[in-house]
This record gives sequence, C-alpha cells and structure tokens, in this order.
Amino acid sequence: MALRGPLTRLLRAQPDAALQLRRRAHSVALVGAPLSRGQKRRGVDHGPATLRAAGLVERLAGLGCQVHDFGDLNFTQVPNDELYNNLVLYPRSVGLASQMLADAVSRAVAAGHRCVTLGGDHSLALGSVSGHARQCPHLGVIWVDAHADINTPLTTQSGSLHGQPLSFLLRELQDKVPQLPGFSWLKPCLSASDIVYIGLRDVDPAEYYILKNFDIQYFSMRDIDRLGIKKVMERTFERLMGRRQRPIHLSFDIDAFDPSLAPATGTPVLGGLTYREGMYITEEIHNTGMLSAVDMVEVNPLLGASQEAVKATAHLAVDVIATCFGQTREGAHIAFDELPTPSSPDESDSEQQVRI
Ligand SMILES: [Mn+2]
Repeated sequence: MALRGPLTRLLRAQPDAALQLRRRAHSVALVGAPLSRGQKRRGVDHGPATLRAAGLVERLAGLGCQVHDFGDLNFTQVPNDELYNNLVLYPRSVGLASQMLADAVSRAVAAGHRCVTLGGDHSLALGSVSGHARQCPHLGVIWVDAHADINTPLTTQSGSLHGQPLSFLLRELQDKVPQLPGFSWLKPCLSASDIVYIGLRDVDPAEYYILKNFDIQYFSMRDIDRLGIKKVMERTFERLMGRRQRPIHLSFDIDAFDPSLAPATGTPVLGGLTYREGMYITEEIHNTGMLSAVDMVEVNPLLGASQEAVKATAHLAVDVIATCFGQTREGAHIAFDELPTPSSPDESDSEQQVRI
C-alpha cells in the first residue's frame, strides 16, 4: 500500500528540517504582541487578551500541545513619533515594537517551540517574520488576508503601516522602500517566490502592480470561487514546497473571513472566506507537518457591534489556531487505545440476583 498524507510528506522532507519540526510538534509558544500603532482604530491592542479569554491555551492543551505562554510584550510608544513624509503613522513605535517581537519569536523558535504571535495589528509581521527567518532562513509565507499589505511608504494612501509590512520584507522591493526612522534593524528576508496569498479581495492599484510585476502568487476570493479551496491549497504547496520542504510561516488576518463571521476587526470587506474554507486552509497546512510559526492578527474587541459579535470573532480565531495544531473536524485528536467493555451478562445477572 502506498503511503499517503503527512507522513509521506515528512519522509520526503529534507531530513533536518522535518526532524526538527517533528521534535517541536507538541511544543507551542504564545507571544502576545499588543501592537496597535500600525493602524488608526482603538482596541486591537486588546487582541491577545481577547484570544486568551476565548480559551486558546486550554484548547491547545486539549490537543496535547505543551503550551508555553510568554505573556504580552511590553510595547511603549516612542515619544515625538512624528509622521514620516507627512503621511506614514508612528514609524518609530512600530519599528521598535517589531524589533522586540522579532527577538522574542527568534528566541522561541530557537528554544524548540512553534511560535504563535497574538496580535495586534498586521504591522507586527515585520517582527514575527523577521524573527522566524533568523532561525529558518528558507521559510515560506502563507498570507491569508482580504488585503495584500504590500504598499510601500510611498504608495500608501492611509499612511497605516499595517498595510505595508510585506514591502519591507521583500528583497525585490528594497530600492522602492525608503529608510524609515525606527526601521534600521530590519533586513528584508523574503523573495517574491516565498509568498502565497489566500483570500484577497481589496487590493490597491500599486499593490496590484507589485503582485503582477514581481510574479507573486495569489489566490483571490475570485480564484477560490473558480478553483475551489482544495485546488488552491494544492497549488499553494506546489508553489512553496514543490521542489523541497521548508518551514511555513502562516500570517492569518482575521479579516480574511467574511465579516458575517468575523465582524470585530478594523477593515472588514464583504465576500470573504467561509468557516469551512478557513478550516480547510489550516487543516491542510497542519497536514504538511511543516508549520513553524503563526500570526493571528486584527481581532479588535472594541469594534464588535455586540458582545456576541466579539465572542464569535475571537472563537473563530481560536478555531483557526487550534486547527493549525491538529484539531480536526473528524475527531481523533488524541490517540485512543481501547474502548471500555461492558461487564459480562452473567455478572450483571448475578448482581441483580444479589439485589433481589
Ligand atoms: Mn492584513
């Protein structure tokens, strides 16, 4: 019988990378990154607390993970953090926070954990991807998002850094990206062929130019409609791991989901992922055996219309993370060796007789 599924993929993997990841399989580090200066709305810094309150640690522990919760990083706002170029907001605060996060993620991965960064806005990927790449220079990134987040400081219309992190991380864009105050520590660590987007449906003109001109692989919601999520995931892994296995960084923006499912977020866009598409994405990523770090970003408890809306968004985010670490829709999370056997009919008869 031919081997199929994750085991085969692991066996085919480069022995070092796969072995290292197998050893880390059950050890998950949580790093809270209450970063909110990458955008303008209040509340996204409460994301880590909201995700923990939704039972994240218990869910991961219930899947057999050893959870190491490192708490929240203590980001301070840099004083006199003036606009860059009269437009880009809080460069020094975002730069410093991302630098701290990069160190934390790098340490967690070096210590043998898979690292989950709890956001916070999406500018934190500057730090999480950089820190992860320090330990795993050949990582591939799956960016699940309604937006491409690849404007440069010279093309951004909002000035918010959460719409720009990938422009700083991409080697091919460095002659188009100015040096921002607070960003001198940052070195680009990705090539255009290292990224796959899933879920796009709100892409700015300059971003579209970048995606096309640098041949970045993306699967928009239209592509998901056309191909179905199964083909989309097959092509994602073909692109990232067709030639060789590599550690995966999943950067998951909760606004990739349809706003009916994830209303408590800053920039919702109609027509997003269904629950089933979202779970399929993370199930398949888990099944590769190569998931090494996860960002869960843009959960903002101050933006839900009701407590229920906030709870629904947070529980969805926890489902995404749990599925990354082995929760399935088919049960069988933990090995179950033996079913209980009822006592023999004779015994129960005799017990009844005793009672009579
Ligand atoms: Mn995003």
